[in-house]
Amino acid sequence: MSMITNPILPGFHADPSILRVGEDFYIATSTFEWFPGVRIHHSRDLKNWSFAGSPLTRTSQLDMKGNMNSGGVWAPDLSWHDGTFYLIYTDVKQWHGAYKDAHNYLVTAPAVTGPWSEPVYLNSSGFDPSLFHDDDGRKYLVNMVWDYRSGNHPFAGIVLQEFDEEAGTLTGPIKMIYEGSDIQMTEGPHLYKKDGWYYLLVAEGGTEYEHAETVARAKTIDGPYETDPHYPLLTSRGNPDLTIQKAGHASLVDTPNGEWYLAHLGGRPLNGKYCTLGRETSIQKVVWTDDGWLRLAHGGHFPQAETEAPDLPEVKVDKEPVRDDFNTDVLGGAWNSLRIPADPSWCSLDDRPGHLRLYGRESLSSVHHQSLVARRQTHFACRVQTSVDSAPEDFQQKAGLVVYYDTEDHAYLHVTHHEEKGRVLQILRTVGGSYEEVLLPPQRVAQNGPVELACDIHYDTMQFFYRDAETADWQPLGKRLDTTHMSDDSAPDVRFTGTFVGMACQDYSGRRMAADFDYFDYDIKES
Ligand code: 6LW
Repeated sequence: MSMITNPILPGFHADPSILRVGEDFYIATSTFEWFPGVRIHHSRDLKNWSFAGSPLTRTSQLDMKGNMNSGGVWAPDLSWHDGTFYLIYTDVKQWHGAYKDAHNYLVTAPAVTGPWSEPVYLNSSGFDPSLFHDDDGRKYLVNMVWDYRSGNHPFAGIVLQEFDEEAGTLTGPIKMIYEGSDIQMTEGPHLYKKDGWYYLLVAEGGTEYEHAETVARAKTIDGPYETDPHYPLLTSRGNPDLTIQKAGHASLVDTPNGEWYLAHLGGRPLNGKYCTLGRETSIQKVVWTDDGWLRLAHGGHFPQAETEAPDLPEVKVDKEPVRDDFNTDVLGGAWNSLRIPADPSWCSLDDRPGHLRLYGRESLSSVHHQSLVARRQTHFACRVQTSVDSAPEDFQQKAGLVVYYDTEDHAYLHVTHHEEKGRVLQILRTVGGSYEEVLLPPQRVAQNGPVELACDIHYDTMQFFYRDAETADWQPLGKRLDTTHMSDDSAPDVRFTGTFVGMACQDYSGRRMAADFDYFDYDIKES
C-alpha cells in the first residue's frame, strides 16, 4: 500500500486550505508578517507537493508595516467557482487583550498563478473567513466573531452572511450559526455540502497542544447545526507520544475517484514542547459513515505520521537545489521579506550581477522597514551558508547571516566595524527580547573581500562558523546556541510562525551600506 508521509508541507505552513480543481490539488497556507502573502502549493497525488506561487505580492493588497509579530495574514481560504479562484484572508494588525484590529479581504484570479486582483474589503468582525459557493449560485462568508459585548472580546462563535459578488459587498442578515462544542475557542470555519447536508468544519481548543477539529452539520445553510456525536474528528490532545502534535485547523477535499482527505495543521515538538519549525501541514485519509459523519480512515481521533495514499498515479516533483547562486532575474519562491515586498530600492539582483545586494536599513527589531530576505527552516538538521561582501565603516553598519523567529527571538552572525580592530564578526542574539553580544571580544576578519558565514542547526542547538581569505578552513565562532526560544511555544504571547534562515543588512545611519551575498546554501542534514 502506498503511503503519504506527514508533514506534507514541512516547516511553517499553517492553517491549510485544500482545494481540488479537476485533477489539480492546491493548498493555501498562512504567512503572517512574512511577504509575499499566502503560499500556495500544488500536487497531482496529494503526496508530492511543489510551490505554486503567492497571491499577495503588492502593498495595495497587503501592507503590513507596523503589524505586530505573528500578525498579518492569518488562515487564508482558497476556493474555485466557474473558472475563478477566490482567496479570502485576514490582515491582523494588532491582537492584545481587548485590542483586536483585524480586517478581512477577498482577491480573485483566473489561475492560481494570477494575475490576482486588488482586494475587496469584507468585514472586521473576527478572523478565519472563508467563502462557500452554494449550488444555487449564491455565495456566503463564514468567519469567527469576537464577542464585542464583553471585556477582552473572547470568541463568540461562527457567523454567516451572504456575499453579493456583483456589488462586491456582504449583504443581508448576519447569522450566528454555530457556537461550538464544549471544547470552545471555535474558529477556522469551512463549509461543505454533501448529500443534502451542510457540513461545517471548525478548529477548536486553541492552536496549541489542546487543538482539535470538530464537525457539525445542518439541513439548511443557516442551521441549526448539530455537533458530530463523536467529536472531535481530529486531535492530538492527551497523547504526547504522537509524532504530529497540535492537530487541528483542517479543510476537506475529495479525489476524482471519490476518496476523501483532510489537510490539517500540526507541530513536531523538540524536547516535548518546542516546535521550532512552526506549525506544518499534514494530511489524513477520511471516510464517511453510513449515517453521514466523517471519520479518520484509520479509526480514532489521532493524526498518523503516515496515511494511505489515494488511488492516483504518483507525480514526483523536483528536489530543491542546495544552492541559490542569485543568477536569476527574480528572487526564487522560497524567499520572503518582513511586512513589505522585497523591492529594488533595498534588495536587488541587478546592482551586482550574480549577487543578492541588500542595502542597510532598520534593526532586526523593527516592525517597519527591515532589509532581510529569508526562507523557512524546513528540517530539524540543516546547514545554511552564505558569502557576504561588505565594508562597514562603523558600528552602525552590519550585514550577515540570520536565524530569525521574530523581533524578540533571533541570532545574527554579521560583519561590522570595530574602532580598534577594523572589520570584525559579531554574533548578536535576542532571547525573549533580551539582547546579548555572544562574541566578546568580536572576531577580527580579513579587512577586504568576501567572508563566508555558516550555521549548523541540529535540532535544539546550533553553531555558527566563518571562513575568509586568512583562514585555512571553517572556524567555529562562540558557543553552541539554543534554538528552542525560536518557537511558538517559548513565550506566552500570540505566536504563530516558525524559524527562518537568511541574509540581512542594517545601516542605522541612513547611509545605506551595500552588502553583496554571492550565494545561499540550504543543505539538509537529516534523512
Ligand atoms: C488561525 C486560527 C488558528 O487563524 O490559529 O489553529 C490562528 N488555528 O484558526 C493562526 O494560525
